[in-house]
Amino acid sequence: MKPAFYVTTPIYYVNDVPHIGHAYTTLAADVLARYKRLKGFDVFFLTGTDEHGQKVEKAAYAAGETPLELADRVMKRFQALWEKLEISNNDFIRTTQERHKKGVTELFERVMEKGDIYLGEYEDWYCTPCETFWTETQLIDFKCPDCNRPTEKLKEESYFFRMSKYQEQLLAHIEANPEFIQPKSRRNEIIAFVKEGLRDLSVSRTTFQWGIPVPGNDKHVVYVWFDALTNYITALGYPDEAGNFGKYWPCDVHLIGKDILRFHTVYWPTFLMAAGLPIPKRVFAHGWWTVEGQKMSKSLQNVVEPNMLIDKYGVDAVRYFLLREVPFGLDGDFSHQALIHRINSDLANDLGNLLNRSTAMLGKYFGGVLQAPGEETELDKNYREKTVALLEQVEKHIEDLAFSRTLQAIWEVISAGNKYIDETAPWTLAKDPAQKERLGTVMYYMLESQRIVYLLLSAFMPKTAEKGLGYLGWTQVDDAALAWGGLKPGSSIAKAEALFPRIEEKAE
Ligand code: ME8
Repeated sequence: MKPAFYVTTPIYYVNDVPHIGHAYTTLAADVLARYKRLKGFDVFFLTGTDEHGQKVEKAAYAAGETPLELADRVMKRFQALWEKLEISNNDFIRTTQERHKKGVTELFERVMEKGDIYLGEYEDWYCTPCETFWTETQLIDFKCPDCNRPTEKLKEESYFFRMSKYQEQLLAHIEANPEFIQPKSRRNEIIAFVKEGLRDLSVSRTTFQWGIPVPGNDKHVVYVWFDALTNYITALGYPDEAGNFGKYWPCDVHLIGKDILRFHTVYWPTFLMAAGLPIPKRVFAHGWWTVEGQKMSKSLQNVVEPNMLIDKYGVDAVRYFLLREVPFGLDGDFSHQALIHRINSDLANDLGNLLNRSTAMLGKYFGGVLQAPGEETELDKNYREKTVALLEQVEKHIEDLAFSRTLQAIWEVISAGNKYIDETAPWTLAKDPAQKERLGTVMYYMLESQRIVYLLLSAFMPKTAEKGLGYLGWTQVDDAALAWGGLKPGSSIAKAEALFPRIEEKAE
């Protein structure tokens, strides 16, 4: 039986259209999912859309639509983008689906039956765009501390979740499980927050309609975060333990942006504790993308639209750039210039050139037929060992979600390949008939190393990997294929076209 692995992205709000920030998280989850599948895991990769709440309701009425019409329209844009970005999600959850509503109702009821949800009254400062209540001391000049927009004082009857009851249990859990919240700096932030004391949390609203009714009192709808977070289990069929829920829960990793860390590491685990359910193993909050030094926003009209990027540069260049440019966990800045630079130097020069050069040489010297490797020299041995060592490095870096470091490690082997060609100088060997076997050995090492490189790249750049492996005549993509020595002498290898044409910077 294959071991199970469950990875999620946030479910994105349908009152906004997808941009590179959304693409970033989804892409990271995709790379992880693809890598784990390559390594023999039974992966469940979930993404979806968050369709309830006041923001969606307002946006819909402003656009002259019903909330569901708006959701139907915008969720399709997310789905179309994920297809275009080669995202390999196993499911797509919408919070307006019956399966979700049923699960949220069930969870709410269970926590209520336990006595951890009670009816009370709320009076506090409310930020409508963030759908968050704040105490007066948390406000900055009476503005929302998260988004700096004005707040209003609201009083409403509300159901409360006894979050305060779980403060010590949560703290103990965070302290006993260092990998639960990552990166470390974020973990410290949350520990400090929890230590300040948890208040009971308002988990229902009466000020708008667009949501899941509170069981037994449909004057109230369930608070968006209680509704949204529960997607991670309703998509697995919760409360039915028999199927996917029993198989994949608790989640291996929730990938999120740093903006929604508190919801995932304070609210969500305490809801689960109250319901007597296991806590996700890990929550990783990545950093924030800005664009040419500025915050992305509709009003600045600088939102980077992934569809446009893909049309212009190709899907794999975009996938590569986003994960290579910035260490996962740190903030990053997007610029076309940086993207073009990566395409030209890493993809066209290093990666593409190596395949192009080596397959062309095999064509020229051996009519494209792979030779059996002869005696291994020190140079060959170093190159082989470097390639084989890459497998462990990649395993470790991916485990740490260090995507940029993973790619860096892969590129060190690609550079080693280009250096190996320079040092072995096949064009010189080719002039001496006595060196024919040596030349065949060099060709074998060059191409075999690249076969392993392309297999590893299949998680990051699926189309490019397929092409690269296609030239090498290789089709098997699994853990066993990663062992050195896969290419069979006597097999035919085609001359590779340029995988990534260079882009003229001036034209941009
Ligand atoms: O928060 N840089 O949805 P959302 C990096 N529905 N990542 C970014 C980004 C940026 N500039 N902008 C957005 C919600 N993201 C809730 C989530 S989950 C149960 C409910 C990414 O549409 C990042 O992953 O506002 C962030 O956490 C998410 O989009 C927020 O998406």
